[in-house]
Amino acid sequence: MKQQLENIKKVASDELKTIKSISDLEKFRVKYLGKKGELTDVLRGMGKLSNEERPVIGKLANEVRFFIEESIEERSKELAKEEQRQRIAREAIDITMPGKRKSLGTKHPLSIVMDEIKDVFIGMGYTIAEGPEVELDWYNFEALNTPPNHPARDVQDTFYITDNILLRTQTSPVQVRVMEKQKPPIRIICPGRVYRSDEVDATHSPIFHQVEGLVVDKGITMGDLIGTLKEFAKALFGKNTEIRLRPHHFPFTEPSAEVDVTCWTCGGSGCRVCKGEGWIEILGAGMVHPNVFRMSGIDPEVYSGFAFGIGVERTAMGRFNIDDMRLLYENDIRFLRQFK
Ligand code: 2NM
Repeated sequence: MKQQLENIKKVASDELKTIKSISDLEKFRVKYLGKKGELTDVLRGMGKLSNEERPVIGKLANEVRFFIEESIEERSKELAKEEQRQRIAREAIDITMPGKRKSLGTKHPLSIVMDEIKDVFIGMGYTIAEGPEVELDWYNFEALNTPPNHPARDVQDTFYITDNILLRTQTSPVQVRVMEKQKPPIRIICPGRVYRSDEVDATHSPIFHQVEGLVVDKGITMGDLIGTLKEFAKALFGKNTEIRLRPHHFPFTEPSAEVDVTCWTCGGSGCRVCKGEGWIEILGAGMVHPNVFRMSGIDPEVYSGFAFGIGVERTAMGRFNIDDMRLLYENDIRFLRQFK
């Protein structure tokens, strides 16, 4: 029996060296010290021993048990340490490694131009007004001096939701809404999306963008309009830019004009971009019609004002030399990435 115990101690000691995990260590413990364990087996046979032998073997058995328990404890600490060492190695961060680069998008060319236009007018003390894209016929047409069957409705044909609810064809209904609510002085721009039932081609889209401006106060003249547009053109297209007004007709302004700027490519001498004209049309403008004032509750005998409308697509196409409007809506990343 003594031999048996010493053998257990030797085998256990050798086996322990091969154990590589906490769970194997637990199996090892059960194998030797568990209820059906090898050591327990030997102890169970102690009843058959003589009175002289029993204390000697008992003492030895306890020593073996103590030895195994100690060894398990020790190995457990070693394994825990090893596990921690491996975890630290695994989780180590190489602070010299380059970071993951986030790929940055670019601003859409329409947004670039829209923001530039806004900046110029905010700099002149204008505030931004916004309103619904789904409008009443009243705000989009009638209050802008364009009654039913007016010929101007043909060139601004739009999408009707019902007989008198439609998608706005310009942002001027926002200005009518402001005039109804706010006493002059008024100095606003209305940027936004507008709709017309136009066929898609290189220069037309049924959805496009405008920035319209409106100034109403006592004593506002055509001179104020021209000075304002001149400053705007210089800010957006460069300080040598000049403007030119050509007489035109809009139902909501009188007098009205189409406004050209000197070509940003040739400076006025004539080139491919301006088709030899030296001038490029970028906006429409005029003095607000007295009927428009009256319908929004502003007395045209006391107040006067000017308004203008800038086409954002057209301006962006000019600025960035884009020859097809459809490119602005296709969202091809190779196209969009060129504008920074
Ligand atoms: C344009 C051209 C000329 C315009 C007029 C008004 C309002 F509401 F005051 F009557 N807002 N915008 C206007 C005038 C718009 O766009 C080419």
